[in-house]
Amino acid sequence: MEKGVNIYLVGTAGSGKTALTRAFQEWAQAEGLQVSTVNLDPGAEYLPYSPEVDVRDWVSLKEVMQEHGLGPNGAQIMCADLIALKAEELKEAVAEAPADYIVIDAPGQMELFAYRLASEVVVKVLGEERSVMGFLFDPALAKTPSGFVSLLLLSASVQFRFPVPFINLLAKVDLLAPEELDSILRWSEDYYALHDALIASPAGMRRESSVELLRAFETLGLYRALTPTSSQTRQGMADIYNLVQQIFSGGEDA
Ligand SMILES: Nc1nc2c(ncn2[C@@H]2O[C@H](COP(=O)(O)OP(=O)(O)OP(=O)(O)O)[C@@H](O)[C@H]2O)c(=O)[nH]1
Ligand SMILES: [Mg+2]
Repeated sequence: MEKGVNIYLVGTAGSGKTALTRAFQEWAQAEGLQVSTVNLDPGAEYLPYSPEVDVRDWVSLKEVMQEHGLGPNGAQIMCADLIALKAEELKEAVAEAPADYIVIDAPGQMELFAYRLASEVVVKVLGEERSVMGFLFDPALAKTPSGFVSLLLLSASVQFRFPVPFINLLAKVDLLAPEELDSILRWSEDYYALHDALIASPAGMRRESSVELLRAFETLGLYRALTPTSSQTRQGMADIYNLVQQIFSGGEDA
């Protein structure tokens, strides 16, 4: 059997990665697909799903803090490096739970995952060529024009780090009013609409030159329509599946 596809879920703290890991697994299993899950967060205290592979079996944030007298942030960095050292073992554990799709729940401190070498090692060892990253836009941030641009920049900087295809997801859409959802989706499809919203936002947020930046993003393929999802209502699960299918059936490349 061909090996499965790794779907990494990344995004700012609390953006809904863990909930989406569970929601997608449940949806896909109901569709008859084999899905396993990997928890990559050494500091996770509670998970709403039972991961087939759990990084806490090797590395625990609490233990690293105690043993090395580190605060939570220093300990997270050390954990990331320790996880990289265990990457081969992680790979073996993933291979022992074969599945069509392996959903990988990234740690909450996304700057660690996004900017430190350790995550690159893990992604490489687990197989870059069969990986895709879903970047979650938190609606609490995405619903203002400046917050939306900030998330776009963050998503772009993660995309520069990992040579894998990306999909941009709007999380928790059940929390948005219909007109908020409409605005966000329009901004994600049309940078002129986003530019106009930026200009119209309160004084101090005027960014006349932003249209140049946004155009450059589009040219680079970093600006693309958001896929609305909700782990609560299960909206968008089939869309995530279809996007991943498109990417690996000879569609777009990274
Ligand atoms: N209404 C609603 N709440 C959600 C949804 N997804 C997640 N949440 C809530 O948002 C909060 C954060 O969700 P998590 O899934 O833990 O987010 P995370 O990105 O894994 O968080 P960290 O790992 O701490 O960075 C929790 O209270 C979830 O119940 C959703 O689709 N709808
Ligand atoms: Mg989480």
